[in-house]
Amino acid sequence: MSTFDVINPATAEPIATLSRASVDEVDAAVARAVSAQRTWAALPPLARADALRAFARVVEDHVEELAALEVRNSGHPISSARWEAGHVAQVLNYYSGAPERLLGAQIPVPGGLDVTFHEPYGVVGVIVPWNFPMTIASWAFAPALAAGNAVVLKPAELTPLTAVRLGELALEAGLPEGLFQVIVGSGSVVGQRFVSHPDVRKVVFTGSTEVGVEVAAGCARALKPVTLELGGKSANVVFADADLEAAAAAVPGSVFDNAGQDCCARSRLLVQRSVYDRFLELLEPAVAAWRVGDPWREDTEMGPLISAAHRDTVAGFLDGADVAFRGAAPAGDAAGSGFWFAPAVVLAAPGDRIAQEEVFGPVLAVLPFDDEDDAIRLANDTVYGLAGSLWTRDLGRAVRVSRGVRSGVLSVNSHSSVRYWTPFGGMKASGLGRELGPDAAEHFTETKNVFYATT
Ligand code: TXE
Repeated sequence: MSTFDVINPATAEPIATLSRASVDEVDAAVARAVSAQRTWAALPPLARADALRAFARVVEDHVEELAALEVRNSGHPISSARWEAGHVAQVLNYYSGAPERLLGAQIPVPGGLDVTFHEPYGVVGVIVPWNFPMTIASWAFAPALAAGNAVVLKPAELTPLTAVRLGELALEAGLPEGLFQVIVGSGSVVGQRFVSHPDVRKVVFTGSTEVGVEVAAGCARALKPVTLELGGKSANVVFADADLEAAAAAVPGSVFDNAGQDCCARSRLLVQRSVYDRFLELLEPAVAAWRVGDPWREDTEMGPLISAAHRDTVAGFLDGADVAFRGAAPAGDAAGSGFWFAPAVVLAAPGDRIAQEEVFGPVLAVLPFDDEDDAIRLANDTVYGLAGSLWTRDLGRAVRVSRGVRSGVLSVNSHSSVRYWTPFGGMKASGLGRELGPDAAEHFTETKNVFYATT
């Protein structure tokens, strides 16, 4: 049996040893899921709603424990980890309203009655990355379960601990055995088996665009639907008429949150040329004040990167780059042997690698623009289209630019991206399909149309 160590990225110390599931174990889990799903889907909607509410309550009761586990496994600051665990409970609560609201249609037809039903797919396979292990998992498993599916969930090998715990909490909450199973293992074995297994009828994948394309190709061969949440290179667009102080104060959080390991990170900052120098003057102290360090401290804003290998990848983006200034990171003894990386602000040109590729680390590329058209052109000048922000006091401009930028999730005079009750997802190479929001449970169903003859 193959095992692996889970590492605390703030100390580089192993904190757990887990086994990787084999294909046979995945197949056995899927068989259990098939049987559990039949019973689950046959329950009255209220019973499914109650079960999900109970799951939400148990997660709520374990927010501190889950948060502490995430601090140790992912190095997230405790305040962020608490938010993430609470968010899982909120997502479960929100979708516990769905079983009773999966409304079909009654369509006028001659000679009978025509009705649509939202039928669950059956078993849904969910493949999760390491950057937000709990929250991203919940965006799929909560609406999928609410719609009457069973779920098999594969966490990333770097960060399996909170997902494993959520699987246990589901059972504690009374969810039926086999309905929600967390299977630890490698992408090429467990993830691939979700794609190829004939009884896994839908796949939700969050991760790199490269692997996402492979997952989609595999799903196409098996004719199974797939939701993809992939990379990003989102722009923060600052116009000269904006509240520059507010915009500058918001920039560090928009790109350095979770050490930049966020698909929504505004990793490009586009600033109107007439205020470019002024804006960088405002930004420098904001970056210097961004608190990087011990994730257990309540006031820490950023922890370490997830692994030594990832830190090398991120550092590689600074080779030959024009670094304007950097923030702080623990050094010497204070650093322990964790995977720390000081935030960096880089001056870039549109074709530069740093302006095109997802770094997935605390590195910001700054570029000037001339006017509104130029801003939209530059914002759209990457293969990605996930998130973005614009800062302006001109309402007409806010409307024009937000409609012109090809991204799935935008915010004006703010950098928020995720509210569980609003849709989330990317355009272009950032993904396919949407998660969250009022329609997510329906995305885990197929529409069946039935005509009942009355004559
Ligand atoms: O992602 P992968 P990784 C980007 C980011 C990061 C890079 C690599 O730039 O540095 O991707 O991260 C599973 N079939 N993002 O290696 O490999 C894998 O086990 C099925 C951006 O973690 O895409 C894990 O559970 N599954 C992104 C999940 O897929 C497979 C978030 C993601 O792994 C598989 C994460 C396969 N063949 C990474 N191979 C974002 N923007 O949110 C791997 N997996």
